[in-house]
Amino acid sequence: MHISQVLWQFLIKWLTNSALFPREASTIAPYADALYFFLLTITVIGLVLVGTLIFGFSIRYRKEKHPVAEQIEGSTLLEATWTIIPLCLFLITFVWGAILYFRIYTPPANAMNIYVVGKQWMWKAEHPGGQHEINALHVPTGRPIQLTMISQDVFHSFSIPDFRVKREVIPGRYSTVWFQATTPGTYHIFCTQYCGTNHSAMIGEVTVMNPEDYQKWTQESTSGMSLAQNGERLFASMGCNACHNGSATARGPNLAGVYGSKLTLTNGSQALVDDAYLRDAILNPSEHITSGYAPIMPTYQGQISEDGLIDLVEFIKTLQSNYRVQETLTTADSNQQAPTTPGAVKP
Ligand code: HEC
Ligand SMILES: [Cu+2]
Repeated sequence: MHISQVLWQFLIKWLTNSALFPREASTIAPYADALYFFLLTITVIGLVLVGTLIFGFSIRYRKEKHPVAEQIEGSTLLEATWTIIPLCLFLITFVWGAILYFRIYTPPANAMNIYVVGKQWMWKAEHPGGQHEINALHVPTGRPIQLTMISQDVFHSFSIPDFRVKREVIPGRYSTVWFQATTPGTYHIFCTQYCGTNHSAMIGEVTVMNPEDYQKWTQESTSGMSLAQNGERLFASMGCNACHNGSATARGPNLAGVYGSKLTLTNGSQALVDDAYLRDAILNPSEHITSGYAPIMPTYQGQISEDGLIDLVEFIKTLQSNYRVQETLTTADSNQQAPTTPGAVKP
């Protein structure tokens, strides 16, 4: 191990043991901390420099020694120095911060997706295999986990300090965050945006497990139905299949393969169909009419909970052979059902 790494480990251990700093329990944590300590270091250097100069000058140029002020009319060298050095420091921080930002907010394509719904005042997690948890989240070590989050009421913010993860959870919009946990154990979840009376009680615990333990956990806590299977039921009970039955004479388009595709709308624009688009297509169908179809789909605003929408979205995703969908399904360890074949929506 490199000497700087040894020093780093020593520093972090000392800080966490003395409860001055959260633990580093995700792959991104050391990167976030490196930037943080860089900022801290230049701040301390600046503080010491300015403090020393103020102190030194006020002694050296005090009134008794220099009763009459001596005017200095500018120094190009001095001014260039105190412009260029801070400029470089700011640019370094900017580029470093931007790189880190993109890393933190761009989930890898092979990430395992878990849904999180925030509401006053609890966190609900929904695994693709149908496992539901409240104020708890079980994840395995060693693989990237993506959280697709939405709020059922007001603004919340999902934060796991030990993973250096935090993101707003917004009503009406999916936001994502990802991490890869490194160390089995339990870690705090916080809501970090004031959201009403019991905001401070909107907390929970992430349990990080070895992949084998996680596998066991998913089998033990299965509800018997995956999210997609719940969605299939909803699709039938809400009458979606009256129009979307995959047949050529159906009034609504065949939804097989629609996820991940580009739709042409009646106004001529193109839309990429992702989770957010599907959710919006169900709640506000009139906002974007698919070209070639009549605007007959009713709005389902106020009739489906966020959990129900997640189920429907997951179901529509399975109606095809896109790799992301495969990924979502294979992570559902308890879900033995094969992906539904395209067009297999029963009328
Ligand atoms: C009365 C018939 C009807 C019902 C019921 C209906 N839809 Fe639709 N749906 C349509 C039509 C027609 C379109 C295409 C025009 C448009 O975009 O509104 C559409 C579009 C969509 C789209 C956009 C994707 C695409 O290929 O255009 C989705 C997603 C969708 N429906 C899902 C659902 C779900 C889920 C339900 C049940 C909660 C449902 N629909 C109920 C008729 C219907
Ligand atoms: Cu909250």
